[in-house]
Order: sequence, then structure tokens, then C-alpha cells
Amino acid sequence: MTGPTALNSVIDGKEVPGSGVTYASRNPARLSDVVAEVGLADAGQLRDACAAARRAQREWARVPAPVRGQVVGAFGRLVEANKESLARLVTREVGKPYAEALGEVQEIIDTCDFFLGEGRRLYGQTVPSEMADKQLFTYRMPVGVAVIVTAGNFPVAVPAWYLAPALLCGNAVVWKPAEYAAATARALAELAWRAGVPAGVLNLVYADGETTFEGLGTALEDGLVDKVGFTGSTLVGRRIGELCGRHLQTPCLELGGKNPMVIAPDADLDLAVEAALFSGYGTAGQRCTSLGTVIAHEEVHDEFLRRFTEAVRDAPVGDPASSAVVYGPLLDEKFAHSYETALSWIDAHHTVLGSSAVGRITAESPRAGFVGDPSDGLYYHPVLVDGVRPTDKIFLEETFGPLIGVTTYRTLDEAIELANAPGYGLSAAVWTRDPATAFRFRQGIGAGMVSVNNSTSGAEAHLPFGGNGKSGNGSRQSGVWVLDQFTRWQSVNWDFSGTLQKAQMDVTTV
Ligand code: UN1
Repeated sequence: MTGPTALNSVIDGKEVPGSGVTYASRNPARLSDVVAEVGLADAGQLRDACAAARRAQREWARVPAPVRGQVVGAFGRLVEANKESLARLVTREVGKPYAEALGEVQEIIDTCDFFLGEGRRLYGQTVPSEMADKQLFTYRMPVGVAVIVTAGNFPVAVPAWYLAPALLCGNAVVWKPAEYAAATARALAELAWRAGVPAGVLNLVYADGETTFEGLGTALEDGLVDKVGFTGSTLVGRRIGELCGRHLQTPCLELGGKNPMVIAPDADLDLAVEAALFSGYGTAGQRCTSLGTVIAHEEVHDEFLRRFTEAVRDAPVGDPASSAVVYGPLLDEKFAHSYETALSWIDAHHTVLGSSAVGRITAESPRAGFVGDPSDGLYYHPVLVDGVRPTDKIFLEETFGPLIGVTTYRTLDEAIELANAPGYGLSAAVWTRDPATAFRFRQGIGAGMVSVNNSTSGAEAHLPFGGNGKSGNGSRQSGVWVLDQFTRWQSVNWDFSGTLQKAQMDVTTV
């Protein structure tokens, strides 16, 4: 194991010593292993980074889009060449099982492959005019400077979902990653710079939450920021939305989820169990797309739960470096703390299944099949809670940990109502062999993403990703849809008639 690396923000290609406040990014599977000592920036430095981005952006925007696409493509190739080492760092710094970390790195490669091609397609339109000898066009223009604030549960894939299209579209970026994923962020940024992203076009700033708000507020005030992208909690998303709204900006917000999985009476129960295990406990339940509540039809509830309880009981948990585990530790102490609050929402009327204990896995509360040493890591028992009611906090709120609630329904309409009730709207799944059930579910659900006979998670690089309600402001990432986040339409009137034609007043009849 290597010792901690000292890390600082990188602004305009230069490492800038922080404000003096440091943060130790620890391996959550072995808290004694400090991955990085991070020098946190102050608000002024975050503003400086936005100013540097502003200076660098103009020239970057002049680089032809296909050439910018080549840079994004080269970034993807470098990520591919460093796939294993990047995945190992993800595993070490945020505790994601290595197989999942490899999958996450693959998402970056897929994203870069997609936007490499998009560089040659950054299409505008030719639009017919009402007037003769006049042509109308549209162009996609870069927004300018984008501040990207990301969480650490997907410390490289989700940032790449922003970075690749933002850079491709000719924007400069200030990236504020999660402090507890600082080393991983630096490794990814290094690959982007090596691929040819100019220094000032990608700036990396480490800062705590309040400093970020302060620095971002000043930068917005000073006209140095044109777009904010944020992936994280609904609570913080609201604050970002308020701040941006004051400056007449619409941020790209990808927030929490309380993602339901409906088990219809005709579901393939074995597959549904496998899907629920992966959806709810994969990444220790810390995906925005993690399964929150199973809504099982009354007829299959008992049998589904019997099989699911068995699967949960047998699920290997532990050292994320081992390929066998379903999940590893929680991301860091802060998340462990808020998850403990969520555990306190379990009420007397609930039945806890699948685990002998609730809470932290320690040497004193062992878990059968645990892989590795629990004493130094942020490991939690998988919790399966039956008897959940629609008024329960556990039904309404995101828990962001390995906890799944279970409730029942009688009619499909009731299932849809329950699925929509918490007011989030990110991802939802239905298990059924009946196309009509699947179709009616799809039609009735408020979520931005719907799965039929699959997991609630599993984004693909070319499909829109995003949510509604408490899950976001309707913005979408991935595929061509994210281009609307990082470009603005410019309309062009081009009159070659040799006369002053006036729209609405001068319609020429031929
Ligand atoms: C997130 O948790 O912020 O489809 C993103 C998925 C993942 C991405 C989740 N690939 O669940």
C-alpha cells in the first residue's frame, strides 16, 4: 500500500496551495489507509479558477468541433490504457467493488467514444424563411464556463458525463469533485490534460461545501460562470438551484432517488430477486438509481420475500478488492453517519429480514460470509424491511445505504400510485411477463427512466439520464440530449435579397 499523496487544486495548469485547511481522504474499507492529504481551496481560489476558465475558453471555442472531438477521443483511449489502475484507485478511495469499478471506468470510455463522433455532428439546422432570398440557420454555441460539482459514489463516470460533452461543445470547466474522492479525481483530470485538454480549459478545485457555495456565488456575481452541473443530494441541489436562479441560470441537476421496483404477479421471481439484490445493495445502495422500495403484488409478496431474504442472507459483503462481494463499505464517515439516521427510521411495525443485525458490521456483530476484516472499515449489514407503509419515512426518503423497504399492492393503478408517491422521479422498474402491464406502468410512472424486467440502475452512454420532481429539474445527461446543457442555440438570419425585408410586415408572395 502506498502512502498518502499530497494534493492541491490545479488552476490554469498550476498547483495552488490551499487555504491551509486539509482533508484526509481515507480508504473506507481500511480507515487507517489515508489515500490523500488534500489542501482545500478557499472561496477566492474557486473564483480564480472560474476567471482562468473564462480566459482559456475563448480560444478553446475556436478549435473546430471535430478536433475537440479528437481530444475527447484521446481522453477515452488514455482512460482505456489505464483502466485497471484507475479502477483500483476507485476501489481504494471510495470502496467500490473492483468489478463495479471496472464497469464504471468503462462508462467513461463509452462516453468519450460517443462524443468523439459527436464532434463531427454538432449539427445546427437550415430553416426555411417566410421571405424570398433569405436563409435562416441555427448553430450550437458553447455556453462558456461550466462549474461541475460531483459526488464520489461515481467518482469518475459521472464527472466524465459532464466533462466529455462540456469540453466537446467548446466550454471551459471548473471541476469541484468530492473531497473523499480527491485522488481519483486528480487521476482522471491528469488523463484529460495528457489527452490534450488545455490547462485553463480544465481546472480542478478541491473545496468543502460551504466554500464552494461562497466561491460559486462570487463567481456568478462577477459573471464568470455560465452553467452549473451538480450531481448529489436533493438538499444541496435545491440550494444550487436557488443560487443559479438568482443569476437567471438553469443548472443541470442530477439528484437523489427513491426508486421503486414493482413485482407483478406474473414476474420471473428468481430474476427479480437477482435484480433487487443488484439494484438495492450494489454500490452499498449509494447510487442515485439504487432500489429504495420493492412494491410486490399481494399474491407473490410472500414467495418473493422468502427467496429474497435467502439471497440477502447469503450475499457476500466485505473487502471491495475481492471480486466476490456484492458490496463493500459506505463512501465515508459523513455518509455512514447520515445512513445511521436513516436506520433510525425503522419502526416497531416493520419486520427486518435478511440479516441478523442492523447497523455497522464489526467483530462484535459479525456477518456470515463476510470477506475480510470488518474492524477498520465502514461496513453495514444489508437491511430488508417488510411492512413498510406509505406514510413511513423509510418509504418517502432516500436512505443512501444498503436498505430496501418492501410493501404490497393489489391493482396496477395502486402500484403506480405507490411508485410515484415519494415525489422523486429518477428510475423505476417493473417485473412482468405481460406487455400491457409493462406499457401501462411506463405510461403512468413519473420517473425519467423506466426498466422492464431489469435493474433500476444501468445507464448507457447514449440514452438520456435524469429525473423529475425531487430527482432533478428535468435536465438530461448523456447522448445528444446533454448537448442542450452545454450549448445554446444561436439563430441566424441571412438576407441576400438586396432589399430590407421586414418579418411579418413584408411577406413576399411569389
Ligand atoms: C449516480 O448514482 O449518480 O446507472 C449515477 C447507474 C449508474 C450511474 C448512477 N451507472 O446507476
